[in-house]
Amino acid sequence: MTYDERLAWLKQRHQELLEKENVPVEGNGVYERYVHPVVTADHAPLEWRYDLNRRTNPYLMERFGIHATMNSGAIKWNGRYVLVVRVEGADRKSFFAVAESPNGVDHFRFWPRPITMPEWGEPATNVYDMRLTAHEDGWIYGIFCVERKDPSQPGDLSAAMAAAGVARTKDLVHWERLADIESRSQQRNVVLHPEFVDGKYALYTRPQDGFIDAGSGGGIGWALVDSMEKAVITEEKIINLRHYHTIKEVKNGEGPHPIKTPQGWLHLAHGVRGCASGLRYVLYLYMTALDDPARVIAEPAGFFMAPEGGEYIGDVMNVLFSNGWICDPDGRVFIYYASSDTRMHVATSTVDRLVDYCLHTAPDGLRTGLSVETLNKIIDANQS
Ligand code: M1P
Repeated sequence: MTYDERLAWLKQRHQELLEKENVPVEGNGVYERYVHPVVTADHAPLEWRYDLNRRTNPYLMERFGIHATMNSGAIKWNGRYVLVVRVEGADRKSFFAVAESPNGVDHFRFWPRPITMPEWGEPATNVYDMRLTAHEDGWIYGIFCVERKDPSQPGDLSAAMAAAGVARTKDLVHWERLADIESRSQQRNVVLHPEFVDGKYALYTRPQDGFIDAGSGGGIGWALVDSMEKAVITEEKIINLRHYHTIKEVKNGEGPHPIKTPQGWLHLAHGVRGCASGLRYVLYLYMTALDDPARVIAEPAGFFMAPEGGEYIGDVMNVLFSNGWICDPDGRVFIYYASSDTRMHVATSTVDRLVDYCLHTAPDGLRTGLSVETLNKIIDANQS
């Protein structure tokens, strides 16, 4: 192909991808998946990936490889469905970039530039998995994982430290970086609750022993802090525990901030177990009390969503991860999830259906005999 032919081909292919319409797939009644992913590496603007000057790039080669678009924060913004996408380059570094859609299920387009996130303290090696919270204090906060090399293990090139970075914005373009959250342990999957609780900011946390290992961390934690400008976690209680032989035996983590419903706070989280093929990440739901977001009132057994079909395959196999959902005023819920650390998808449901699922699906009895008892109750009712 000549330069001009190749440029026309690249532009046409990109345009076709951005304009591709998505179609829901009828499923188990709790939610609908969609035929196509909503944001992939190929959605990245050509201006990011190519030097489009025929003099300096006569072969029209890619100059900046985009490898994955995953774990995205989500917010409804000026009537648009907006994702703050974790974009990962071929160099393994992640950064944040905003993509928006008019309808939440297709036509996602990146804004012209990625977010320039100011540094705080020792510059980060990597940042990822932003949770967005439009807090009642008037700011939109982004809390994300900040990864730095562990200086105490200079000989181990994979030894890293995870902390929760904090930034706030009013327009999703200009971000004010605040101090990393101070905590006794490493932290990932920290999420800001949208309302004050007892006059304080409330955080869902995930204390962990090491960079990967949640170890004695116990599960999803809860902490109240006086300020987000310099958040210091002094006390942390575990509100959603891990259990032996469940989908969250190895670790779990809060997804996006919970949705307020008349029946309680609706939470989306991920659970991780180990198996012969490595770690398996699935999504699950639980609910907490309206008057106490730290008190669990319902948790259906097992996973809400697990990888299916092509979702199993990617950079890190067998992973579904979500840190963003949008609830429309009419009760429609858009669940944005990544598969295998590679691409973004959407599933849709409604608050009513998700709450019904939480309140009318039996909890995990934690042993096989009780699972059979639950099943027999359903069969008995169907036979009577
Ligand atoms: O590779 C799967 C996921 O691994 C980590 O999840 P967790 O915080 O629960 O340990 C994160 O790095 C996440 O980004 C990634 O998708």
